Amino acid sequence: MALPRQDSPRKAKPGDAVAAHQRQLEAFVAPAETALSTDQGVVIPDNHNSLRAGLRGPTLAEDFVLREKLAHFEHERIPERVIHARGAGAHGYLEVHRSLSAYTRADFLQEPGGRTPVFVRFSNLTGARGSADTVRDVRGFAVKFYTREGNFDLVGASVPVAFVQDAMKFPDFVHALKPEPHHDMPQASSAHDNFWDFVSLMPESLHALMWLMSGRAVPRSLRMMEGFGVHTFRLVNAHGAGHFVKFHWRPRLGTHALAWDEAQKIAGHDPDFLRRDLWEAIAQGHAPEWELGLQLVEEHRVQDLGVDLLDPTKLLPEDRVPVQVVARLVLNRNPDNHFAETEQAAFHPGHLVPGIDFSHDPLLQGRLLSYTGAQIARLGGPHAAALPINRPACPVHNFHRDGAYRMAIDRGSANYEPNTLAQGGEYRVDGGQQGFQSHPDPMEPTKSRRRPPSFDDHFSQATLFWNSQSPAEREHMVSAFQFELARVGPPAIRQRVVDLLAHVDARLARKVADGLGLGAPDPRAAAGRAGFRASPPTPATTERSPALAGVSGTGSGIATRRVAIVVAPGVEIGAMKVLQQALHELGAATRVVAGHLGVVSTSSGQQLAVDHTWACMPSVMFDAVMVPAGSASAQALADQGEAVHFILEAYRHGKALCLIGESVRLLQPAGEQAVRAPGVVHGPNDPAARLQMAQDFIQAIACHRHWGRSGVPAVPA
Ligand code: HDE
Repeated sequence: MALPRQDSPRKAKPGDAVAAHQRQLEAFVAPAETALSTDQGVVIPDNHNSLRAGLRGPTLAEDFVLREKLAHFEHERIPERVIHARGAGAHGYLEVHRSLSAYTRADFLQEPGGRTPVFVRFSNLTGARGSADTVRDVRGFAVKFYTREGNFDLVGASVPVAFVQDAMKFPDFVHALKPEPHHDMPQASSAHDNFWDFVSLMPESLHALMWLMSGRAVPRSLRMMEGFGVHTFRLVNAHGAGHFVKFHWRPRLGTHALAWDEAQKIAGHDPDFLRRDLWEAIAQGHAPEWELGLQLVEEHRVQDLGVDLLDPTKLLPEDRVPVQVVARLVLNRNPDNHFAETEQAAFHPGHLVPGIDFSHDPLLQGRLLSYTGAQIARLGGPHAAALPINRPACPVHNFHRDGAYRMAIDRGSANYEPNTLAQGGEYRVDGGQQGFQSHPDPMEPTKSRRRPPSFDDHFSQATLFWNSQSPAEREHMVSAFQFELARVGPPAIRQRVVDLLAHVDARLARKVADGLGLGAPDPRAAAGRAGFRASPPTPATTERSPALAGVSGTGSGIATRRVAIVVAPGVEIGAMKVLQQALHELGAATRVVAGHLGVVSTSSGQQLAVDHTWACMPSVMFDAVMVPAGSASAQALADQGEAVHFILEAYRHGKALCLIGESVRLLQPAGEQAVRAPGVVHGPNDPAARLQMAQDFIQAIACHRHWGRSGVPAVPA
């Protein structure tokens, strides 16, 4: 295939950039020819039969058509990423709200309204490429900006802090997290001996661990997940003045979590749940959006923050430095080909553009050393940047040459610089003011293999996070610790973890210990152990921070929410139709669920088409449940264990329920109080009540989940 020249101008109009980038990719889209051919373009008349001796004889070695086909087939797999192997990608753009010229000279952040094409890859940190989406995990949030000054990659995560402070510990952390080496189990789960053994000896992991045990690690949707740059970066303006910066992505739909029980069930019913949700939303025109927020810190203020910005296990509390929203990210196009785009996308924290620089964070510094090698190993050579998805949108020119799969055809006799022989002349690059300028940071004069004492406070921010959670979220976290530790064999490891938790919060530690039948947590026992490097917490940093209570947040509309309408023969659909329409008007999707596919007869003799059976599309696949009126259908549903389970399970998972007329009886097994529980809407099958019921149901769905329902543990589902 002819390779398009990289001749898009460095200075295109900002509005054109997204379309130009799409055209650049389209130049690589394989043509849908009618005639099948070999790689050499020779037409193949028969793609069903290999060439053999006679009708029943062996295949002939001369069958170059078969040989080529099998050779491709054998080589279809490339090594999966060591971490973040399972990914889903999407194209879109960043639109800047206001000029950031005061902070950075980065061209793509200068013009209000300017749009820069992006490709985003979300990923699961722990599992293999084929693992389930909804496991408890940190997600990657990697954004490639195709700017006019080159590619900028913001390779972030769904939590704002890392598990280790120094790159030296990262391979150990990943080894401990991944399946155990002797039997390669468990897949995509931190609930095993090695992980907890490691973190019980690494107090610096505790803050990230709190995030991992929270709802942040079981997002309802990738579209409802925050993103963070994690490390401190630096913005540098045209005058060379620098600001430290923390990057934030805030989803327009709010930050929402699944119930843990639900997440596990979804992993079985639809292992692709999150990638499917993203794909379908984009395909249906509901382009997900995030706000880009920045926390900016003048260089001279660094000492006053009470937090060391170079420590990746700490966040910068928003009450100290507020987040300024400066742009929006819109993902509005699905990839054409998962492998060519999402799998071959190669990110690197060192892909920077003029005006953005890194900090001395020792974890980030290690990352700068790691990603190039990872891409070479994964993509088979040094030319990953020439793959369509990785190509910058601006010209590339250098004297890198040769190696496997060199695609550019470099003209001329000169392959070195300086020279006088190349077309146009290539003289020494003189270090002028063009292009990327490293920020002239002061350096410490002596080498050392030690961490600064300011890295030692491992617990204050873990406590801050705990203090910031709602009571329901705290219960989820206690259960998460118990679930994970119950899967750990050696009691000594469990005890070490609760001893460490006692440094975060005594009640948390006690609750976790009680559920596991462990002895009283002893903070002094933790402090005496190898690997313990904690200094006393700073009191001012442990109070509540509302920004950290993300997953309990409410109200972000009901667009793209999925509502099940559970029916049986004899259903009355008058009220149902009114509510259905109200939901559709606000962008929610409804699906009729019954015991079998086909149609169900309504009370008025109409035929209602069924979309799913409850066996194949259980309640965990929906955000809310409506059960229309009708005494015959309510009776039929009550006689069906799976239908009752559907409704009780949705109740247990805190979902909005709307029970019309007689169908309210289906909630009886959940107890007397259930019909009055938050998020449960019910009323008579009376035309006068329909609009109010619709409004209440919509409001209940918009709250996402009603975690605080009482008596839930007694509900048999
Ligand atoms: Fe990565 N990381 N990482 N990382 N990381 C990779 O790159 C590494 C770290 C993150 O969608 C690898 O192509 C080291 C923190 C994301 O393609 C590898 C260290 C954060 C992705 C690698 C870190 C991340 C990666 C695996 C510590 C959160 C997926 C294969 C010094 C901010 C990007 C590859 C995508 C991928 C190394 C720490 C985020 C092996 C050595 C902290 C989102 O190079």
